[in-house]
Amino acid sequence: MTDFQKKVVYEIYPKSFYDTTGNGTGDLKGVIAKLDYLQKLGVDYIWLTPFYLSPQNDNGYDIADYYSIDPSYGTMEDVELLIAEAKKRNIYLMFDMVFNHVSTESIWFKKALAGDSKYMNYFFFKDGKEGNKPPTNWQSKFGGSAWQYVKELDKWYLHLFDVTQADLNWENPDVREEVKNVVRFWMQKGVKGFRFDVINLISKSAFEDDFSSIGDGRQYYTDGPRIHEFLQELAQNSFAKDIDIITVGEMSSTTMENCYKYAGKNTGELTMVFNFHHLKVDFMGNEKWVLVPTDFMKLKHILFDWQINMTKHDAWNALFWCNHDQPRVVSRFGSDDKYHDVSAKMLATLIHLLRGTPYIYQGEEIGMTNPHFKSIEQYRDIESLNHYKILQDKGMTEKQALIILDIHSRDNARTPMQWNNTENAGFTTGTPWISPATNYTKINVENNLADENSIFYYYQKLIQLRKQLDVIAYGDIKPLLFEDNKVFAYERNYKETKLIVICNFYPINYEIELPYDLTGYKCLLNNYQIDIKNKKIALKPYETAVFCNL
Ligand code: TEU
Repeated sequence: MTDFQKKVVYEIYPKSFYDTTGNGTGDLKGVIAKLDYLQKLGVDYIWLTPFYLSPQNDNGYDIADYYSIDPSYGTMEDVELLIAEAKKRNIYLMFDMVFNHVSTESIWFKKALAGDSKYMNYFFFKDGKEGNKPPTNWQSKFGGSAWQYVKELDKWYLHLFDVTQADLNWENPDVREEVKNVVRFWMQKGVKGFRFDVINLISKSAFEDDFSSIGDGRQYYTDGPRIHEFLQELAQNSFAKDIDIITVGEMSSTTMENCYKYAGKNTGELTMVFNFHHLKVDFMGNEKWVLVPTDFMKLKHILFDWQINMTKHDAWNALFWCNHDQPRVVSRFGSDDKYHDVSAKMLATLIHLLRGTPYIYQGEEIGMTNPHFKSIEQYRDIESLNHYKILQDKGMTEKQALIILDIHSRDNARTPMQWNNTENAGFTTGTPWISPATNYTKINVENNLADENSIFYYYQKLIQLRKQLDVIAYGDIKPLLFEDNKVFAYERNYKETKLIVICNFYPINYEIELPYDLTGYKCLLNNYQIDIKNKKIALKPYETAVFCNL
């Protein structure tokens, strides 16, 4: 098994990464063109979000054919060149496998619509009459009912996401064979990593006509009854056959107990998991389209709770703040303005030195922020556009709905990568499919590479440290819960090495008492002076202190 504890993964949303054709959307040749930049950063894997044939209703997570490349991104030859060119730079590809659902444009669904019983059983079609209630009162995660009526068949089909994303029936062994073949196909192309999209939703408990479900019905399909059986069957018949392949599962609303199995050392399922509990501290329960202040104390306890329990059960976490669905972390938990750089570095330190494998989302390494769009016309995300309407149906004004989108929309992460200060941030010579953040003139790759104290070089150092210090990759984790909740601190221990990480999460000066006499400890990373005197340190707003007894 590859040494995944020492690795760092970089997520690319190709649509917004770099456009080499001038059509306004990013493409695979754009990723190839930027491989030297990624090699300079020092990442080991590139997680590429879906670029397969798709009508793009959900920007590629609505896959029409797992085996062909959407022309807007390029060709199979581009994919093969990308894999080969990345490998020359010791970078490996992690492809995104969306197996909970497939596009209604797929041949499988078209055959089902034509009444082909074999393919109807690839999906969840339930009897029902138009105008009657759908089979259950489950809700789509993108708003509205999770059922769509098909008049020609006089049946409803299940879609936990967009109406054009029909849920696959994993109870059907033919479906399980199909997905194994997809993974094996990409393994033969040299792909060395797989991210499984909402993989913990694939096992739906037997559901009859049921309107008893409270809430959106997630309890009937999240971490479902056969999930571990299905995952083990997939693993043993595909990626587990290549010990160099790493896998990560996106676990929507999962439980810690299930994650011990999903990512346990010897459970035969996945290498690691994404869980999102720490990214719901500005939600109301599971409801994200609300305005609530971030509960940092809750964030601290959730993160540490996961770290301690996953360590205890020898299970492995992916470490992340950002991805293509999440707002930019420097806007969400740091500072967009006065303390932009120092808060971005603090957040990076906090997550990268925990126990797990860090993921960097494109632009996070240069401190890209939310774009703060001013009008609904600037938004593109199907989930955001749906909720813009739903919020107003609930009585909100347009302005109030826009305020909530500004904070929670997935488009916050999907604005063009900011390469330089030329028009459209150097992302495209055409009209970008989505507007860039207006601060690209200041926050961009070119400026970061020209400044030795930039956020980019700070991430580069964090990645180098992970390679150099075994305590980061293999150490245990012990929270240092200073009595006050303004500090996020922990220590890592491995053999004789102790690493102490202290993050001031607030925009205020802060002095804290240290648990140890740090005489002789080396202060790592900081390019600002930390004032240590008799076991006390003074941290300026959002400052970070990292010590090691090397
Ligand atoms: O996301 C799963 C998912 O539920 C998130 O989109 C998020 O939880 C959602 O915004 C509700 O708050 C995965 C992909 O990452 C996402 O881009 C896809 O849209 C989704 O699955 C469907 O494939």
